[in-house]
Amino acid sequence: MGLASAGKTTVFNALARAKVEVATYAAAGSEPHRAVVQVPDARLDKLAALFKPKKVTPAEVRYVDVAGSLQSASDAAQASQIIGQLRTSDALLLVIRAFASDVVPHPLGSVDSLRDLKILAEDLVLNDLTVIEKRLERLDRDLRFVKAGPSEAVRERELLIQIKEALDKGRPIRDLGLSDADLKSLRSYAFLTAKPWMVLFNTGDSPDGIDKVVEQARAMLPFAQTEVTSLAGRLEMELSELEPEEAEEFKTALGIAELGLNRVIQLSYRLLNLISFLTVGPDECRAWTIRRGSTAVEAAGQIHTDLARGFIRAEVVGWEQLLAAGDWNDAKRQGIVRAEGKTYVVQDGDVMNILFSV
Ligand SMILES: Nc1nc2c(ncn2[C@@H]2O[C@H](COP(=O)(O)OP(=O)(O)O)[C@@H](O)[C@H]2O)c(=O)[nH]1
Ligand SMILES: [Mg+2]
Repeated sequence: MGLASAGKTTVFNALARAKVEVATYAAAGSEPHRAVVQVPDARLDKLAALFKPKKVTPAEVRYVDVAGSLQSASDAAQASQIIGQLRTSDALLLVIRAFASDVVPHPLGSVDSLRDLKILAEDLVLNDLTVIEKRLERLDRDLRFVKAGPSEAVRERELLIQIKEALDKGRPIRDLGLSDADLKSLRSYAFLTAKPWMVLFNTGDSPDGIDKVVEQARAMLPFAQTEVTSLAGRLEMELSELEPEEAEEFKTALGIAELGLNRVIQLSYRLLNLISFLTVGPDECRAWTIRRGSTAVEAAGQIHTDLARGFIRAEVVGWEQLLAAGDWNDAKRQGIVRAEGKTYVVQDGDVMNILFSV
């Protein structure tokens, strides 16, 4: 999401390596573009080089390029359509213009990245506040006539008041450290400030002075589950459209070690509180996505429900240890493959083999 002409579609294209038409006149309110993006993973690459499987399957993140922006929506219907699209996401990626250009007009007449960030952030806070105020009115009405109201309604009212006070000061819901039970009771609202945010400054090809802006933005939003970074969107989009060898040549010529978009994809993954465990074998080496803190049986269920249902135990070894051992059977002989039960908390980069009965 972001203001018009901030470079949302450009960044989306870079991330998706897809070629959606970059338009100055976004067809606001039209269907959003979606892309499934593979998460670059050096661990998986190294294991694949060792096991030479038929297939390598990285973890994935989905990105949506929401057409149009809240700030330039022509009417309430269009704004609510955009809000609807934002609410269904797990995290928000705020694309902020940080490139100068005489040919691309800025909707506010000048390029001022921190001003734009403030506008976006305030609109999102305002949106949650509006939802809360409506709900509180309703709860107050319902509770007025009951002496001892139903306890859930009372608790919900207290929680919403607490959140409202924080939002009034500009503090987002994701920063309040709410309990799982409270978060669960709020889930149906899909509050926009409860989601993790990534602020992405879209810079020109030579991003002079962006570090300072990033630093100021971090100071503006010193909140949990909030990441601030930058990307030379157009340059990265152009690089992503080249053939791999050609892209390498350009990167060398430009002195770019690692694509910025790889960093952004990995950051998205981390922001969502996701980790990967890996499976290896001659058929497939694969990275599987789980929430941080998931147990071995939950991880097994990610592969197949049968594996969770008939779970016996998991054989687990760290990816680096496996790489050093050179082979699964050697790793077992060396005694570095552990047997773990259902409740084992899976670690990022664990290589697992699930034993199960059907
Ligand atoms: N000069 C310059 N133009 C850019 C850059 N990034 C995007 N643009 C241009 O800005 C315009 C709007 O970009 P677009 O991605 O469609 O913005 P959106 O409305 O946020 O989706 C397009 O003409 C892009 O080519 C950049 O880094 N430098
Ligand atoms: Mg666009």
